[in-house]
Formats: sequence, structure tokens, C-alpha cells
Amino acid sequence: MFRRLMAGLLLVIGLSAPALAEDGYDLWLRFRPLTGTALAGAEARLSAIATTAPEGLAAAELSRGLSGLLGRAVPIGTEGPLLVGTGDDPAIRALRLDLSDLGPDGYVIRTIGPRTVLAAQGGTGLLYGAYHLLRLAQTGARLDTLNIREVPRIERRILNHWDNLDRYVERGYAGQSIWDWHRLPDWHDPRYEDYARANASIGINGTVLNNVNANATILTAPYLDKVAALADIFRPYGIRVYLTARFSAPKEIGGLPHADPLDPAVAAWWGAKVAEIYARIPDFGGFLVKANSEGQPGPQDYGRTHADGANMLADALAPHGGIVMWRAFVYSDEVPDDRAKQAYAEFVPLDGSFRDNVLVQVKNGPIDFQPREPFHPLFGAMPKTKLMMEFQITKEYLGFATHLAYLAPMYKEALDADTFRPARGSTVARVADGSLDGHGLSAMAGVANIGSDRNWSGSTFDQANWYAYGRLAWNHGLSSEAIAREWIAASFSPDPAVLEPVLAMMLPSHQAVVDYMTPLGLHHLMGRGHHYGPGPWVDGGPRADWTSVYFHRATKDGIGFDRTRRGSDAVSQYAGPVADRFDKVETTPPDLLLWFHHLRWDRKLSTGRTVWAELLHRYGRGIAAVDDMITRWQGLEGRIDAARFKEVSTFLAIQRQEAQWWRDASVAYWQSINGLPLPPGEAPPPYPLSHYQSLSFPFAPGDGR
Ligand code: GCV
Repeated sequence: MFRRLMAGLLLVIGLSAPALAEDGYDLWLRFRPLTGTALAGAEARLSAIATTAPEGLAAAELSRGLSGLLGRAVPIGTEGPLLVGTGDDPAIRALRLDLSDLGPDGYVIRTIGPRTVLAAQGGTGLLYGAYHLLRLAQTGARLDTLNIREVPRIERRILNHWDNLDRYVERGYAGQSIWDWHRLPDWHDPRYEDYARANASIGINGTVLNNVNANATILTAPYLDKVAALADIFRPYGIRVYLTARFSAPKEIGGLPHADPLDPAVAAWWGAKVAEIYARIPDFGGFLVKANSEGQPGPQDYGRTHADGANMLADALAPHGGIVMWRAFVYSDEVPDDRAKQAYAEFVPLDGSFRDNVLVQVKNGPIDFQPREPFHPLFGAMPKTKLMMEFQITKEYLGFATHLAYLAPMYKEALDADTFRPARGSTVARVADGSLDGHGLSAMAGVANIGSDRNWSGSTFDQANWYAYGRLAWNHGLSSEAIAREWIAASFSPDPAVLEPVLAMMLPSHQAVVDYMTPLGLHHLMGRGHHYGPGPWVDGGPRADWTSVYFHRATKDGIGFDRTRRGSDAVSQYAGPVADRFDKVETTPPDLLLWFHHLRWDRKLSTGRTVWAELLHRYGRGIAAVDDMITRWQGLEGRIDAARFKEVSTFLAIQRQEAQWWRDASVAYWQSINGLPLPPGEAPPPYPLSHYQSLSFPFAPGDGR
């Protein structure tokens, strides 16, 4: 009742107040009034909510959203064309809908005569169905012939926050962490509930609150109280909290002399710690662990394996229903012959030795969230282990928050890749959702791009990547275009005069960034440490495989990393047909050419251009794509609210400038190595190489520290 009254009150206030400028805070949940046929359709079908659970969150969210869309309060009561309920509701039971197999998150939405019916097994399914219905209304879909049955393909759809306890966000480009640890558990920033609503609206049902480069303090009693406060806020939205576990915590906060996973005292410490967590947070999700990777402690410190470490934590969590997500982002302390091969070498021998409640969390590619990578070979190599996908939503290597790069096509590229193990059609998506190998538990992780910036993600268009991640975690079968259409309609307008040009900006945008930064399969060429801007000359320092020269291997004669059977043989980590394809220049996709091959600069490619000319061509193509985005966006002036129009215009101008910088700096560097003249029509870089090399950015955001 209280919620209903509040919804009505807010609506009255909202309608009488002057329209708020769009600042991006509302994300895709803007619910601005519909017009024309969309309004008529929603009026006819969704004008009042009938439910036996008026206090339920699904009804409240429907009322809230529909009130915005219809421009008046949409009541929750016992009468109305929109019937919402679970199988226990007599009105739903009477309809004899098949609700079996929906699980806790699934739902059906059906048009039955004049009514629209939303039904699920429980409150969480209803909530997801409510957001689906709102999405349909918001995007102007027809509402009179609905026959929808949805069940998520992945059980745990999780965000990973790389947020430190001092509110610094590693690889974060949207301000400070939204977790105000100092004022928790008492002060509940209203953002926490808005965060939960935004995530639930796209199906995200878990959040790892803290950085994988972990601090054991999060596991101390005062911090667990703070975590519990957040968990209480998120719970109604179906979201569980997870934490990263620093492997050395028994030593750092537990007073034990070491953290050897095979020592019963260490296992007992974790058992007690886990019990302490569950006493506060009964639905705690479990631990995410980065171990023996980039200096983090782990079981190998004691001569134990990743499985020993993961299983010890899994045993502590199992009695409470918790899981372990053990990251496979590892590479040896001794620089290996090819860093891309390292995770496979360490993990494949452990296949089949992880407990049932362990998932191995694998990045989409074998290096590190590069603008483009081939799919990670582990996805075709550990059938007896539950593998989960880790995507990066924050754009560490993709221009931070100022470059427009819509990442659904990149996520889809990995998900749709065919591992060919055991046979054709064994896509990465089928490995990751557990269906290929019959694993019951499945999960997906996205490294969040969320911060305390008013618009959450650092830019308007970066909200689309958060949105796309959630939608793909729910249903990896959705197309990039379908997701973009939803997002644009909800975030800007379903009007084709807005939707089509914005779609035309978004769909090619990831390829554009690849083209002007790391074309033809080049990778890891960014500035040292912060990864801002070009740094193909980066050399020296603590590890060879943290340098650019290690990855591009350019010489006077050629460029690229030979990972063929004649080189590092990384190709052999893939199943036969995939390995054969990547082993030959002719069958390697041009976008991955220099990932797998070292080629002479003058080698002729299938495009008819030499490697050198093709590189130049692609840099130019990427810049031209940004010009095209700028033109399309300028054409929208007057159709987009002033604040967001200006932000996007300004960021596109930055992107244009930085795309040129990437091209010019890279060309100057390659020329210093190969001494080749520029292909006809290509402008020389305006500055000498030394200029680009002298640029320094000590305060670039997000650097690891
Ligand atoms: C959280 C890359 C990033 C690091 C990150 C690491 C990881 O190396 O640059 O900031 O650390 O990946 O995924 O663990």
C-alpha cells in the first residue's frame, strides 16, 4: 500500500514539476510518456494492474514504469486488463498456463482475450516479466498478440566490480566506486536501490562487490556488516552479493602462519569465516578468486594446484549453497614463450578435479580483453569442468568512456565461436551455458563499467554495454542489433528518425575502434600501465609480456606473433579444424591475421593489398567510421535532449582526435622499424615519432595500483 501511495504521489509531483533535463541517471528506465499508437496500445492493454499480491515488487515496478509511459497513475488493485500473479493466484490457476520448467527466474506473458497475463512461479520471475513487459511498451511493440515464454540460459548473471575499499575503481572510467563503504552500513545511498533496479531490469542477479585484486579487510566483521546492508537492499530485486576472497586472508586477518589450502587449520579458518558470512547474509553467493596471477597470492605459493585452492574454498561454501568462481586469468612468474598459452597449460591438466560448486572463470580471449581476440582455447578443452565466461564491460583497452564502442558484437563474436570440440556446433555459448557438457550450474561475469558519475557509466553510450551484457547473459541467442534497438528505443526514442541513425552508429563502432587501434589482429599496443593511447614502442620494464614489442614482434622485414605450428604453436590448443584454420594465412580471418602469423610487410593479402598497405587502409577506415558517426549524430540535433546531445558530440570529437592520434603514432612507429614509404594517398604523421613517445599521462584514470 505504501509503495502504491508513494508511486501515486511521486507521479503527481513529477507531473506538476518542470521536466527534468536528461542527465543519464535513469538509464534505459526513463519511461517518458508514449505517444500515438504505442500509447493507445498500452492504454488498451496495460492501464491497470490486477493482482492478489499488491505489495509485490513486480506490481510496483509495473505501476511505476507504466505510470511514466501513460502519463498518469496506473493503479494496482483487483481489477484491470493486466493480470499479474504466480501459480498460487486463483485467477492465474484458472487459466491453466503451463508454468512448469520456468524455474525461479522464468515467466510467461500472454494475451488472453482482452487481458494481458504475466505469470511466473514466484516473485523473481514476475519481476523479470514485469521489466520485459515494460520494455515491450517502451519500445512501441504490439501488445495485443503476446505469447512469450522466457527462461534464462545462464543461471548466475553476475557483475564483477573491480572496486577497492577506498572507492578507487581499477579500470574504472565513471568516477569513484558507488559503494560508500565508510558510511555503510548506516547510510543507504538511494543509488543502491536504483542500481538493483537497473540490474534486475536486464536480468543480472549477482554482484561481486570488490576488486579481484583483493583486500582481505572485506572479510572482517565490520565490513561484512556493510556487505550485509547492501545484500538486504539487493535481495528484493533477486540480486545476491558475492565477494572476492584474498587467498592469503587466513594469514592477513586470521592470525595463521600461512594459507596452505591443504592445512586443516586453514580450511577450518575458511569454514568459520564462511559461516560468519552466512549468519549475516543467508543467500550469500560465494567467492570470486584471482590467485597466483599478477602477484596475487594463491595455492601455488605452497606448491598446491589451482584445484587444491578452489576445492578448499568450495568445501567451506558447499554446506551453505555457495559457489567458487576461480579465475583462469593466470600467467607464469617466469615469462613464458607465449603468454597466450599459459592458462591452458595450467588448467587443462586439472579438468575433472574441481568440486561441483566450482566454476572456472575464463576471459573471452587468451590475453586480456584486447579490442579483438580469438576465443579462449580453454572453452574447447575442459569438458569436465564448469566454465564461465568473463567479459569486460568497462573499456580498459577500447578508449575508456569517451570512445563510442558498442560491445555486443564483440561479446557475440566470442559466444558464437565454434570450438569444434567434440564436433561442429560446439559453440563457446553452449560451453558457457553448460548445455554442451550437461553441467547444471552456469554463470557469466561482466567487469562493470559503473561508478558514481551521474550517468553511472561515464558516457551515455557506455550504458548500452552494461545493458547488452545483461541481455546476453540472459539470452546469448539475441542479436547485437536486437539489443541495440531495445536500448536505443528505451534510452532515446523508438522514433525511427532517431533509432535508425543511432543504430547505424552503434553496430560498426567496435570494428571502428579495432581498426584505428589494433587492426589485423595486433594486440596489447597501448600506453604502459594505464593503457591510454598508443604505445607500440613500449619495451623493457619488469616483464617482456607486459610490453608491446613482445606482442607485435615487428622487425624490418615483418610484423606479427607467429603462433602457428612453426611458431609458439598456440594454434594447437584449439581443436583440429580450428587449429588448421588459424595455422594458415589463407584461412585465418583477416581480423586475426597478425595474432597468429608473423608476415612480411610486403606480403600480398586476399584484399589485394600488402600487409603494410592493409594496415594503413584499416587505420583510415576506422577514422572514417568515426567521421560517419559524427555526421549521423549531428543530424540528430534537436531530436535528442540538449545535455546528452552535447556530451555525445563532445566525446565523438575526442574519439576522432584520438583515432587520428592512434593512427599517426602507430604509423610513425612502424615506419621507424620498416623504413617503408607510405602507400599512395596516405598522409604522413604530422609529428615525428619522438613527439608521440614523449606524451605522458601520469594521471590517466583507472590504472592498477
Ligand atoms: C584487476 C588486466 C588489467 C588489470 C586486471 C587484470 C585482471 O591485467 O589491466 O587491471 O586486474 O587484467 O583481470 O585480473
